[in-house]
Amino acid sequence: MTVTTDTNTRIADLRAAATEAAVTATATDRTRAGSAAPDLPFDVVPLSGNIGAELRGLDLRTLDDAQIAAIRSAWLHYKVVFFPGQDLTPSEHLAFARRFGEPTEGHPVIPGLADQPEVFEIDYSAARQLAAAYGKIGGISRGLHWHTDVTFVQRPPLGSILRAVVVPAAGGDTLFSNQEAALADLSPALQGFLGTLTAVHDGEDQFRAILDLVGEGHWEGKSFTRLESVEHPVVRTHPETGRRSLFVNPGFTTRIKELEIAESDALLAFLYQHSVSPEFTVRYHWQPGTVAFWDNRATQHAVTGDFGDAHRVIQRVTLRGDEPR
Ligand SMILES: O=C(O)CCC(=O)C(=O)O
Ligand SMILES: [Fe+2]
Repeated sequence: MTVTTDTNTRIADLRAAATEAAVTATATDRTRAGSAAPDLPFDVVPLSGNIGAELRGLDLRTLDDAQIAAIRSAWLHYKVVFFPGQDLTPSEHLAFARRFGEPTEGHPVIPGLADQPEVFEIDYSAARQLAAAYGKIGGISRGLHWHTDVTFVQRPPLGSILRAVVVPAAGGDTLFSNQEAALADLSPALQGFLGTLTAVHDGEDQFRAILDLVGEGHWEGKSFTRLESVEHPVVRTHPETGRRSLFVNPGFTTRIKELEIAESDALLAFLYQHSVSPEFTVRYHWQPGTVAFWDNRATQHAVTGDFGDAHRVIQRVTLRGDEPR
């Protein structure tokens, strides 16, 4: 077939139009994911289009204030950042966490390490034995359990800093989902409606058995023997960035206050599925020592339950947050 000059011109026009469309699409995607990526003084390797980046070449024990500020801006942008190649002790882990805020008790119900109570450990094998003996415990059974940390209290943590301690030979990845992108992807009409709603969050189902076992829980310096349910807006506004995100999770949200039960169940089922659609997520494969820091105000996460009875241990520090608004 001979290609005429006319056809060549049309092909060139189509190419130009396609390039323009691609540029526009990139700009739109970037708006959806948040602001433009910040310029940072270390290696940043984004891990998906909407959430997550590795920050490479840092030693978390020896950071100056400028590096901390840069990490904070990367963290706000990417929502979860990973620091491979670290080898922190629990007290170094805690010291790193203190550069970003005030550590909370390790967990409201599950006691922290004996000599480092702000550090909460999950040894998945030990947790399975506990669960077998005493009943359900948050996040340790097989399968994906998407959640945002500790939303069953009035002021959930602003972020969590996790250290991978023992990593299975294969599997045990963790998934994170961007709840700003999930909200922005909904129709303006549904976003508007969600903005008028309040959700009830409750930790009873996951933590009643362990609370009975330990006798009392502690949060913000107060002791309690039962977990009262709390209310949070279904859409929250980030106190540092001003951006809005979806704030319900299947771990702890039990119902939407303004709706009939059947309506609430149907809407929550839709939101739980939508909020963790693959396009909003990143899946991270751990190496021993890697540290992750996620923004608990704009994400959900879940551990893949694919590692059978292989040994897997993480330690976590959470930072005090404010009341979602
Ligand atoms: O084990 C993990 O990867 C994450 C566990 C978890 O949900 C958490 O530490 O908040
Ligand atoms: Fe968690």
